[in-house]
Amino acid sequence: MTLRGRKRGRILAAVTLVLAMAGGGLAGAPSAGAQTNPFQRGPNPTASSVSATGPFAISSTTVGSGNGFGSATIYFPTDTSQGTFGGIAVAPGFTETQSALRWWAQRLASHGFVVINISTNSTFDNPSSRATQLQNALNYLVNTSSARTRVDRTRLGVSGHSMGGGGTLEATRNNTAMQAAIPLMPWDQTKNFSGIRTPTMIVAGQNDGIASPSSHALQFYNSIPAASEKAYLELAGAGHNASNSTNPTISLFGVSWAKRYIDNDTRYEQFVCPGGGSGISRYMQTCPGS
Ligand code: 9J3
Repeated sequence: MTLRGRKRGRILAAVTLVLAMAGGGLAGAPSAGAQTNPFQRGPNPTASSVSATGPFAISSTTVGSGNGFGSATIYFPTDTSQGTFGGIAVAPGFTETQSALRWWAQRLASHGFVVINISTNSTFDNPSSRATQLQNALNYLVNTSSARTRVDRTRLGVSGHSMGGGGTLEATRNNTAMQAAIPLMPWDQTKNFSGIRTPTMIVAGQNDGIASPSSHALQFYNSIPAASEKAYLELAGAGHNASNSTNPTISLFGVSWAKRYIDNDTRYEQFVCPGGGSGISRYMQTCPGS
């Protein structure tokens, strides 16, 4: 069984504390906390660094159809010196293809994830089908793809736009081992996601007339148990397709969420807790102390 980032974080913190206490009596022991998290990748982040292309050079490889999803492109850090990276599957919305979220898949990879960005079998597939295809893509990524040795199969997440965001929510509900979910302007006729046990950041557009926050994102957010950890990021003045071109705010919050929960990297907590800021019409979260 896979522990969620939060639980695993507590265990790691406890182990680290014991090591720090043991090390405290040793002359010349490394400073406590120097190597606290085996999943940490990359230099210390700043708000501007996480809002932009990350520190990892990336490469890509394409995947044909017939693997349980449409065609795909896998983006991965070229660095093999630091061990494996967390994996993320990304899906587009109704009538869209992998081009819609290419920037987002590349952005995540540049911060240290192996990302499979899919087109769906049909551009008309419903959110449930997109959920199945996202899970199939993760399975393909870790079991079959040429990038499989670069991925840690125990640390996986999902993201997607619109019906791909609905698919993100459904895939997360269906697989409680998922470490993080980031639905972007999610659209789904299912409104109750009380079965989600994964930290989930829902991104919404204040002026989205296709997946309006009141009929979609807010209902999804409210249905997810607080104990799962969740956040609601509403972009001021944004429409349905705000996620489909380079967006520094989605980068800052979304990358931070992935790093915090897929990599257990608490250096990123400062960017999502307490959250909010310029260009954000509403932000809600379940941060410690909130
Ligand atoms: O994936 C999306 O953009 C969902 C939008 C939509 O209009 O669905 C209606 C069938």
